[in-house]
Amino acid sequence: MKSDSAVALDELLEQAAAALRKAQHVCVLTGAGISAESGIPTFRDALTGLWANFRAEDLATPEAFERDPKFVWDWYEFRRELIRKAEPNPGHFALAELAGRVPRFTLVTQNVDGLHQRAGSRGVLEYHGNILRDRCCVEQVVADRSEDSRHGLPRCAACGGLLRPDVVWFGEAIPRGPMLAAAEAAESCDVFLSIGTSSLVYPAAGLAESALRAGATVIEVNPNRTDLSRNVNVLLAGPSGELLPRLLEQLR
Ligand code: BJW
Ligand code: ZN
Repeated sequence: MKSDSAVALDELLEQAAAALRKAQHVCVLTGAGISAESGIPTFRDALTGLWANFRAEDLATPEAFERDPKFVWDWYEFRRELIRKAEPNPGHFALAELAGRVPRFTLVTQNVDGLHQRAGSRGVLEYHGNILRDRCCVEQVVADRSEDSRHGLPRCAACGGLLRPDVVWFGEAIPRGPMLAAAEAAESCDVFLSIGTSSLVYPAAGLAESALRAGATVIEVNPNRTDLSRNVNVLLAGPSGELLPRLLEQLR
């Protein structure tokens, strides 16, 4: 026999599925939690090993990079390695499949790991950039590395300027294209899914609030409660790698 909590979860999954069946436009926002089951640590998890004494808030800033670019680059190279070896998990694949089941689908991710694209999602709006690309600090464009970058800091092949990862640090603006497209989607969708994000970092966290204000059904998938939880219509408490495939199954 199923426990009371298992029955309650089944009912919540059905409520979420019912909203998705009726939806004309589904907008999804993902955060680090969706990649946790691919072995990529989230930001609010304590950093481990060499990075145990630091917080993301101290490393993912222009000030940290200005102070000690080598140190910040070492952190990014370490994470790039982890991400290159990681594989998308059933949560990423479920979202790639969901796109084909609804009339209009927008996927906004705060993640910089590219795992949605590797799972087959198209048109992903990368809100905080992509860790696997380099950007020239001088030209402010995505750039290739110069040949002699093997020693010391990576340099731009075109102008010799210092390179940085093509991500959005605290205090920096969200890239205009993804920011405008995500805002439009959050305001016009009828179902908004917030998956694996602590809903602490703005403006991304404001997207769910816009959707709520516009009258969308907001569904949250997260094993832990967040600041958003008390306002959502359906709270699916559990790991996205398990719950998203179940939700998709329920849509059949
Ligand atoms: C699972 C799970 C499983 C676990 N399944 N779930 C006061 C109020 C409002 C705003 C501000 C403020 N003070 C400062 C600000 C601004 C600041 C901000 O929001 N700060 C807050 C911390 C307060 N925001 C900014 O600075 C942004 N820019 C900006 O505002 O610009 C203004 C501007 C305008 C015009 C010109 C110039 C400037 C930029 C924010 C950039 C964030 N960047 C980072 C780093 C990216 C690069 C990198 O990867 O190194 O983005 S920080 C980090 O946080 C990363 C993430 O995308 C982001 C969000 O984190 P996320 O994804 O939510 O992860 P976690 O770890 O927080 O949560 C994981 C969740 O998963 C948890 O809830 C778990 O329970 C859950 N989970 N396992 C499902 N299996
Ligand atoms: Zn350059």
